[in-house]
Formats: sequence, structure tokens, C-alpha cells
Amino acid sequence: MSDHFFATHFGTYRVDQTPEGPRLSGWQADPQPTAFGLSYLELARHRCRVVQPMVRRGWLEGNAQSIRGADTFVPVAWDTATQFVADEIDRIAGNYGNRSIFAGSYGWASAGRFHHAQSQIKRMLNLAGGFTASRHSYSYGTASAFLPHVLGPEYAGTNACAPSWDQIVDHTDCLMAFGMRLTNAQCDPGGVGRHTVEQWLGRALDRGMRLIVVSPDTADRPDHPNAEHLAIRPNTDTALLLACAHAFIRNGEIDQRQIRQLTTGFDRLAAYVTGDADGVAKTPEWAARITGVRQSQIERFIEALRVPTSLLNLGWSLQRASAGEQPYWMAIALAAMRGQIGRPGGGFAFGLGSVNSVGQPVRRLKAPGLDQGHNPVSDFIPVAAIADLLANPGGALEYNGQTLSLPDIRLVYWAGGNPFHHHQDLNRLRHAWQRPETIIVHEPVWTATAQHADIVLPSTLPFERNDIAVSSHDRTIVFNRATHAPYADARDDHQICTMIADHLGVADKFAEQRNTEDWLAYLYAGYREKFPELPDYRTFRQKGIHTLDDELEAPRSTTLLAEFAEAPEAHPLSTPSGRIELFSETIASFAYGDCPPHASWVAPKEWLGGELAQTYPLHLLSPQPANRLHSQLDAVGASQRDKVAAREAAVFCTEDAVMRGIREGDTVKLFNARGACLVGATLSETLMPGVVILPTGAWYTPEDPTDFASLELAGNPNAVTQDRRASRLSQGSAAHSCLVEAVRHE
Ligand SMILES: Nc1nc2c(c(=O)[nH]1)N[C@H]1C(S)=C(S)[C@@H](COP(=O)(O)OP(=O)(O)OC[C@H]3O[C@@H](n4cnc5c(=O)[nH]c(N)nc54)[C@H](O)[C@@H]3O)O[C@H]1N2
Ligand SMILES: Nc1nc2c(c(=O)[nH]1)N[C@H]1C(S)=C(S)[C@@H](COP(=O)(O)OP(=O)(O)OC[C@H]3O[C@@H](n4cnc5c(=O)[nH]c(N)nc54)[C@H](O)[C@@H]3O)O[C@H]1N2
Ligand SMILES: [Mo]
Repeated sequence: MSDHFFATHFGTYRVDQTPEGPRLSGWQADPQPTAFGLSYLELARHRCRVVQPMVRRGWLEGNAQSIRGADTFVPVAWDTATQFVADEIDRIAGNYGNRSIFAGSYGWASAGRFHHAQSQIKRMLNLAGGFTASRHSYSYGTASAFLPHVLGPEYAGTNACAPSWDQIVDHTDCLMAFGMRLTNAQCDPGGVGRHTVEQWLGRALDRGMRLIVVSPDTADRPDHPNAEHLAIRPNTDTALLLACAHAFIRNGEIDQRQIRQLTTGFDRLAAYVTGDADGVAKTPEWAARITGVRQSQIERFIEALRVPTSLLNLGWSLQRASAGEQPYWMAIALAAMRGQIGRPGGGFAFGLGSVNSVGQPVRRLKAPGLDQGHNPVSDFIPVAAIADLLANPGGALEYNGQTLSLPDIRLVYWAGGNPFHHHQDLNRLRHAWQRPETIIVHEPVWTATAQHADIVLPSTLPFERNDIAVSSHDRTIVFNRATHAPYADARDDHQICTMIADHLGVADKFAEQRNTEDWLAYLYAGYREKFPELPDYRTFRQKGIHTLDDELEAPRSTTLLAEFAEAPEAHPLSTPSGRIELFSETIASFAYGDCPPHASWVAPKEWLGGELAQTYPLHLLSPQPANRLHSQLDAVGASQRDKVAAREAAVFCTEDAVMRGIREGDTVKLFNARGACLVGATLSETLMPGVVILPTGAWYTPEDPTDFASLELAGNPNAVTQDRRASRLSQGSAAHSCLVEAVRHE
């Protein structure tokens, strides 16, 4: 009998056949299986599923007055639907060129190397002449555009900047973790075998490491005697780091060797820190006013950095904010000033705890996926500029020293992502989204994105198809065997694209004469070529799961920047100077006020110390939900059970709530000039005053979809977040910079 497993972005599950049907349980090798994933199969027959291909009535009838998102749908046969899609691709490409097709199609879709929705549609569209693409991610977009200037392009990736956990366990004396929420480590793109972040952290703490979690919510502190919490106003971490730099400069506690040999531009930064450059000394007293952290606490924090091995870990949330480049830059600078670069367990890290993979001491299993082919169109946008793109055809966008010209988008094609979940300021997106002539979406479920499309093609969910999933950082490779037949008339993204490719006359090139089973065997053969120790395909399918570490030697310990720190001349960075750039001539040449040429305190437009806080006195943070993956699984399981007053629960500091007459369980309206949403109130004694937390992912539900300023009913924070980007340099999503007011909603 063969074993049966199911791999997802949040973990790997065992599948057991029971009289009631297939059931999931945590994989026995996973020390901390993710509970919310156990409800995944509830989507199999859920009423939110898309039953068959659907076409929007107004689009079908050519009614220019009809509004996307406020229209009805007409069911059509697959052949008709896919013919419509092919005709539209032909027509738009023929009349306006392929750059008028946008298929950045950002999103997490589901795990599985072959049925990866984006790869499928991009491969198909590349064969049809290409499309305008998107770059970077909502996750790490600011850092990936920015870090190449400071550390070199090799350090742009989400997993590129961290020592490995084993080194932290062995060496780190004090870990300062800015914005770390361990529930985020439940997930990782592509799959997770074993969830080990809490174990690693626990081992370090048990050994005696001190942990200081810096965030607006004391609830982020793990329960351990060596763990402390420092409450800080959102978006002000750079000021705290600058105050640390000020103390070390004033006391002459700078590692001169590291500064001289490993960095360039320190003098410019130092002149800013001391105030020589601008007349403002970045003292603890100065930082206290900005951060809301008492001066004495800042001084204690500085003292904590005086250990032999200190590690500054900044979560990805810090760069998903206005001027999100700055805390990252300042952490790198501070690590060099303390002589921590290249020290085992010391220095800086980005994203430990943001996902499961960062810091795992392993040989990465880089598994080939479906080849997307070549995109003949060179136009692209930084991913979070989607509303700018749609709203300004023929316009320009400043980005990383370039001026991008924005194509006139006539056709939008999305599969495997939910922009009406992930984008900021959804009222603005909804307005811009009306412009294109045609919008095509593949979706298993009726998300707001599907409801705002013209042609909706129902995809299968991952448990309705065979696939191979690979947890790249955990060396587990899973044969995902279908547990269910496809729902109603749903088809795999691959089948859908094959039908469209057929209408376009490129089916042979698209499918290469392979059926799905052939493709899986072909992909697996590619993995075996790289990892000959993998069992043969038959055995693998039989076993259902294989973990490469049985064959592995000791963990692959990583010291960040070790060779460079040891011998900077022999191992220079690929920055212009070959060193860590604490002042960047390149960035200086861009002359962007929102990203100065050295780390600086750049006050966001929306933060608690700004003028707008007079009108909207609450800083809204919209972190990742602990009980689902983004908008996925919102309709089932833990996500539904945790709703308050039938809406997404927002956390208010009790003091803020009492001031507004808000009680536990009340329905509350969060609003600002951009929009408003309804949430269910929960009250917290641990959250700092002035901050509200509303996790992302409740299904966007405008009360009146014909109104572009409509109230949102489910508690989706992107009804109110800003669509201003981190800076002109990165154009990264700045979702965490957002001010609102709250009132009880009768
Ligand atoms: N306010 C605020 N907004 C944020 C963030 C924030 O911090 N604050 N974080 C941002 C971040 S970091 C991210 S990564 C984004 C995430 O944004 P997304 O990745 O867009 O969110 P998901 O809900 O994962 O969307 C994936 C969609 O793919 C669909 N899907 C699943 N499997 C398949 C399949 O096999 N085929 C097809 N065709 N579709 C499939 C799912 O039903 C779902 O609708 O959100 C961003 N948005
Ligand atoms: N369960 C679950 N896990 C997930 C996901 C999911 O949808 N569900 N999504 C995954 C994805 S796509 C990504 S990109 C990662 C994102 O991982 P991160 O970017 O690290 O996480 P966020 O959830 O945005 O924010 C985490 C915490 O940062 C703190 N924080 C926010 N702003 C600030 C600030 O200005 N200063 C300080 N010091 N702290 C701040 C808050 O306490 C917040 O709770 O999570 C991944 N993990
Ligand atoms: Mo993300």
C-alpha cells in the first residue's frame, strides 16, 4: 500500500481514507504542524467554488456602462470561454502590441511545481508574443530593489541575509528582533516539511541567549524567561537604531577595522548621526520623542548591544512601510560599527521568523519547475505599482533611477493571485481596474478578483490533481496525489492553458506532446539529475514523500558575509566600491527625497508623530493572519471560527477602545480619507496605545460595488491602506504605513 501525503505552503499533511472521505493530519516528522491547514479539504465542495466558466454579462453584451464587480455572470462552455480568451489575446496583441497585455499575475497560488498557475499562463502567453510583467514581491519588494546598492545583487533574495539558526543557537548573546511574529513561520512559498523556527529559537534561549523583541505588541514576545519586549511606535525603528549609533560614536565604541575595511561612506553617515551635517544630534532623547520608547529604555537597549555577539534581525514587515529601506540600511551600518559583520551568530539578519526557510542550515533543493520560455516584451512594473499602471496608460513611473514608461494595458490576465486581497487602497484599484477592455482570471473560488473579472475560468485546487511539491529549504519532496476528483467543471490551469494554446495554434509548443503524468515524470527526472540519491520515480510515487537529509552530512552552517569580512580585498562585494555602502553615490545620483544617500530618519506621511495623526490618530498594522494563508482558506476552518461579529477581528488597545466607547465584540468602523471597513473588536492589554492590528485576508466585500468609495464589510485592511510606495527607489508596498480612526458601528 502506498502512503499518501499532501504538501501546501503551510505544511505537509498525511492523508487518511476514512468512511467520511479523505482526512488530513500533521505529517509525523513535523514537530509543529500548522493547524489551519487541516481544514483545507473543506474547500472541496464549498459553495464558494466556481462551478463552470463564467462570462460577465456587460462584457458579453458590449455594455460600456456596466461595472466590473457589480455585474452578473453568464455560464458558458469551456470551448466558448477559451475561444473568447484566445480571440482577445489575438485582438489586443494585434491591435496594440503584446505590451498591452499585463500578466504579472502576482500571487502565491498553491504549492506544487507543475500546476503552478503563474508558470502555466506565462508559458502560454510567451508563446503568444509575451506580456508586460512585474518584478519583485509584496513580501520583500523594498529590500530586493534596495539591497543591491548596499550589499550587491547577491543579497537581494528573501533568503540571502541571515546567519543560520545553528550559529544563533551556538553563538548569539543577544538577538534584537524587530517585528517578529512566530505565527508567520508557519508558511513558506512552495512548501514546508518541518516547522522548526520555534525549536531553534527555544534552543538559543535555553542556552542563555537574550531576546529583545521590538514591536508595537507585547504579545509578540515568546514565553521564555530570557525573552523581553520593547514597545515601539510603528515605522520608527530607524530612529532607535540611529540613537544606538549616536551612543557608540560619542563613546568611541566603533570597530575601526570593520568600518575602514568593510564599508564606504561612514563619515557621511556619522556626520548625520552626530548632527554635524544637519544640526540635529540623533541622541536617545531625540529618538525617544519619535519612537515613543523612554530614553532610559533606549539606553538599556544600547547597553544590550555591548555583548560580544549581537544580532539585529529585522522582519520583512519593517520594509513594507514608507521609507522601508532605512531601517535595513541602518541595521547594516550598526552591525558594522559594532564589528559584527562576518561574526558567527552576529551582525544583521532580515526575515528570521517571517517564514520558515530563512536561516535554515541546509543544502537548498533548487528544484526546476515548468519552463516559462522567453518573454519578448521587456516592459515591466515593480509589482506594487499595479494601480498606477492601470490608471495611467502612457504615463511614467520613477523606479530605481529609471523612468519606466507605462504601457496602455488593454488586457489583464491573472491566475494564482488575488490582487483584491493583496493590493493597497482597493478603492483606487477598483477604479483603475475598470479601464482595461478585458480581464481574465483563473480561480478555484469566487474571490473578489474573480468577481471583478470578465472571463472567469474555474481551476482545480491542489488536492484535485497529482503534482510534485518541493520544500526547497527542508529537502522534502512530496508526491501530491489527488484526493478528490475535480470539482464540478473545474480544470487544471495546465489543461486550461492547453485549450487556449490550441485556439492560438501553439498547443504543440505549449504541451511538448506530454500529458500531465509525463510532465511529472519529466520534472522528477530533472530533480534526480541534480540529486542522484533520490529514489526512482516509481518508488517515490509509492512512498509519497522523500527527505534528502538521510543522505546529508552535518547541517550547512552559514555565517553571513564571512569571506568578505575576513579578506575584503580578495572577496569584494559586487557594489560599486566592493564594500558595504553606507553612503551610496548611485542613490545620491537619483536625488530621491524619499530615499536619501545614507540611512536616515525619513518620517512617513502616515505615522503617529505626523500631522495627519491629528485627524486619524490610530496606526493600522495589517500583518499576516495566523489562521490562514493570506486570503486562502478564509471561507473555512479556523479563519471562520475566529471571526468576531461575523467579521475579521481587529485588535484595539483597551485604552483606545474605552475612549471610543468600543467594547469587546462590537462592530467597529475603521476609516480614513481613502475608505472604510467594518471589523469585530477584540481588546488587548498588550498592544501599545495608538495602534490597531487587523490581519490581512478577509474577503474583500464592498457594500455597494458601484460606489468607488464603498464601505467594506468583511474587515479587509486594504480598504483603507495607502497605495503610496516605500520610495521611488524601490516602489515597494508600504502597507504598514496607514493611519485610521475608529468608531462604533451601530
Ligand atoms: N495590507 C496588507 N496587504 C498585504 C500585505 C500586508 O502586509 N498588508 N502583505 C502582502 C504580501 S507579503 C503578499 S505575499 C500578498 C499575498 O497576496 P496573494 O498571494 O495574492 O494572496 P493569496 O490569498 O495567497 O492569493 C492566491 C490566490 O490563488 C488562488 N489559487 C490557489 N491555488 C490556485 C491554483 O492552483 N490555480 C489558480 N488559478 N488559482 C489558485 C487562491 O484561491 C487565491 O485567491 O499580500 C500582500 N498584501
Ligand atoms: N500564518 C501565516 N504566515 C505567513 C503568511 C500568512 O498569510 N499566514 N504570509 C507569509 C508571507 S507572504 C510573508 S511576506 C511573511 C511576512 O512576514 P513579516 O513581513 O515579517 O510579517 P507581518 O505579518 O507583516 O508583520 C509581523 C509583525 O511585525 C510587527 N511590525 C509591523 N510594523 C512594524 C514596525 O514598523 N516596527 C516594528 N518593530 N515591528 C513592526 C508587528 O508586530 C507585526 O505583527 O509572512 C509569511 N507567513
Ligand atoms: Mo509575502
